[in-house]
Amino acid sequence: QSVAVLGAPFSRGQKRRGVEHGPKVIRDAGLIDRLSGLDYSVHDFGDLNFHYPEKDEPYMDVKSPRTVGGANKKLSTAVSRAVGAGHTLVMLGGDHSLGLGSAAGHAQQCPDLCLIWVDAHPDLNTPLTSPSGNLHGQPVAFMLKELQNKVPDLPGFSWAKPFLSCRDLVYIGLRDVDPGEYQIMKDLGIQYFTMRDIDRLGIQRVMEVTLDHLMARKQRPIHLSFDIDAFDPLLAPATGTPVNGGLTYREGMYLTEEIHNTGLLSVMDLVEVNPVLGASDEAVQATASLAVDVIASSLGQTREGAHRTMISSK
Ligand code: DIR
Ligand code: MN
Ligand code: MN
Ligand code: MN
Repeated sequence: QSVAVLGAPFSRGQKRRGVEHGPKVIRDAGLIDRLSGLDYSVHDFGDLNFHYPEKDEPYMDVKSPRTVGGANKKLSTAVSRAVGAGHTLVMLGGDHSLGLGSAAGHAQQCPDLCLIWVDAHPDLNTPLTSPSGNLHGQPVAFMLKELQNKVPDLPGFSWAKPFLSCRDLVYIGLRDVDPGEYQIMKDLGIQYFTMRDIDRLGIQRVMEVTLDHLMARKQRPIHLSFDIDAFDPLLAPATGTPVNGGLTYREGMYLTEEIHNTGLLSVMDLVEVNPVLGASDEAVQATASLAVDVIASSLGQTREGAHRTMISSK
C-alpha cells in the first residue's frame, strides 16, 4: 500500500495570497509521519513548480484564466502519472481551482471515478454565473458533461474536457450557494447535502445515502475533494472564505472514516488552508493539524485503535 503526497502551492484561483503556503504548513504539521505510522510506504513527490504568464488579462469577468488553466493542466499530468504508478494520491493545495486538474488527471487513469466534494461552497459557478470571477468557485462546472454547452472556452482551458456525469457527484457540507449554482444543482438533479441536511439526517445517514448513490450500479474509485472551509471556522479559521455553521470535528472524522471503509479512495485533495489568514499562530496550527487529521482519517486512522491485519499478514 503506497501513498503519494503532491503539493500544489497555487493561489491564483482566488484573491487572497497565502494559500500557496498550504502544502508547507500541512507537511510541517506532521503529515508524512502520520501516514508512515499508518503503515503506508509514503512517497513525497514534493511541490509542483508553476509557471506564470507575464500577462493574463481577465476573460469576461474571469480572473487569471491562463495562469489557472496552465497550473491545472500541469497538475492533471502529475496526478495522472502518480495514479498510473499505483499510488493512492494526496494532493495538497493551494486553492480549490486545483480540484479541476486533480480530478481530470485522476479521470485519465480512472474514467469511472466518482467525486465527493466536501465544502461550504459547491464551486459550481460557470464563467457566466460567477459573481466573483474567481476560478476557485468554478472547477466543478468544467468537469461536468451536462454543462458542456454552458461553459465558454476560456484561454488556458482548451486541454480541459468534461469527464464527469452529474450522477457521479455528491456534495457534503454546503451552506453558501450562489443563485446560478443552485439553479444548476436543481436542473441537473445533483445529489447534495447541506449543513441543514446534516442537522436533519445526521452524518451517518448522509454518508450511507452518499455511498449508496455513488455505488448504486457498481463500485468505483473515489475522488475526495476536501475544502477545509467545510469545517466550522472555529475549527478551521485559517482559510479564505469561512462560513459559520460548518462541520464539527466528529462529523469530519466520521465522514472520512466511512470513505476509508469503502476501500475505494483513490485520490484526495486537501485545499484552501491559508496560513496568512490565521489571526494567530495557534489558529494556523489548529487549521493545519485538522487538515492532517482529515487526511489520516481518510487513509485509515481510526478512533477505535489500529487493526493488526497488516502486521500479522506480513
Ligand atoms: C463564491 C465563493 N461562490 C464564488 N466560492 C468559494 O466566488 O464563486 N469559496 N469557493 O471558497
Ligand atoms: Mn471549495
Ligand atoms: Mn469553500
Ligand atoms: Mn484499514
